[in-house]
Amino acid sequence: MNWDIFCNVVDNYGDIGVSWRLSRQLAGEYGMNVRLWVDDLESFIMLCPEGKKVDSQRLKGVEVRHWVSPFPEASPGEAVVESFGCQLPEPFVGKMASMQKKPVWINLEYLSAEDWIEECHGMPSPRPPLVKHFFFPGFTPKTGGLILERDLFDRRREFLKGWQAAYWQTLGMETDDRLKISLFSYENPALGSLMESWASGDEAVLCLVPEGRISRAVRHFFGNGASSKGNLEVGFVPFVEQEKYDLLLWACDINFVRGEDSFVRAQWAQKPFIWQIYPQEAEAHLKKLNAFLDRYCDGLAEPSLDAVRSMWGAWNGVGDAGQAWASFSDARAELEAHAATWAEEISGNNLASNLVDFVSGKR
Ligand code: TRH
Repeated sequence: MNWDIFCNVVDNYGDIGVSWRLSRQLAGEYGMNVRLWVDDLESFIMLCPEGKKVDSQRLKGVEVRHWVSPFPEASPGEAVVESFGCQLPEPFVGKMASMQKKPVWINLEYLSAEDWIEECHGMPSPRPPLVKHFFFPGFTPKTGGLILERDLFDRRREFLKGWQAAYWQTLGMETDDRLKISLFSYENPALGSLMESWASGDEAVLCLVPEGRISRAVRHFFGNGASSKGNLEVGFVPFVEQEKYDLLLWACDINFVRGEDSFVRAQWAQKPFIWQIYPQEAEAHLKKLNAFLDRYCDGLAEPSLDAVRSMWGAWNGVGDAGQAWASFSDARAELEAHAATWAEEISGNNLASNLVDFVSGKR
């Protein structure tokens, strides 16, 4: 089956992160012919450094096309996915409409843990003579599920068993018993207070920061080119190709993540984590954050539950992150056990396989 997946990069790496991961999975695991149209090759190349700024290229089993205007001559596949409501090119929609057997048109929406998405998942939106369908990723069986590669948990196990030490060496570090934290984040006013609490805490902390939006503020925290203070040392790590980012999450004890895709990867890493949600107008994101916490915290004992809520709240602008840290750190053992149970619980509903079934069912 031929798939066209469209990605308009709004900002950062989440739009292309999800589209690229899904494209690879549909091609690699389901044998689909996937053509990924992306309008910002620079962002794409950050995630796939072997990519080039060319109109058409084949990478990891996927045909990657530069989405330019005017839109090039191309016949639509049997499935057409617009990620995150991006506007498909008119000439392409025209071709879809003129086909005798119409493609299955899907709007792949943003991930949310809110209840309403269960009702909206799969809903049709008629665009005569075509029909577009809303497809909502989510955490419950009535949603479109989550992106999870077939072999991910096995690869993680192998990593932890066999070659974690080699990974640390690639970063120029030895394994030691410091608390390892990865910090992938937007600019965040809570950073200073959090780092101060790590610096003055009893436990030695190594914080690994993928180069990006928070790097400047981290450097500013130390000043004078320093990278350590008290019990805290920071290491900047390069922004790596998408498949390699998982290794950082697996290797660390606690992960700070953001947006949508890294948020899901942290859950597959099965470690305690803190999510910086993508901010929306009128604080709509806080509702989304709480909807997730309501599900995620179910089953946690009171102190750990409070610790997660305080830490996540503070990292998203409500409360003091430095103060919240101590309880979060104390809750680590329970949170680590919980992370494994949670990953198991949500792993049964697979987005790629649901998409394939959905498309097959509509044809
Ligand atoms: O980059 P994000 O913040 O992305 C977004 C977008 O801003 C989008 O517009 C918004 O709507 C959405 O969030 C909610 O966060 P995200 O989704 O985690 O994407 C980051 C991607 O970058 C993810 O696929 C992982 C990848 N990545 C690497 O490939 N290498 C790295 O070294 C790191 C740190 C991340």
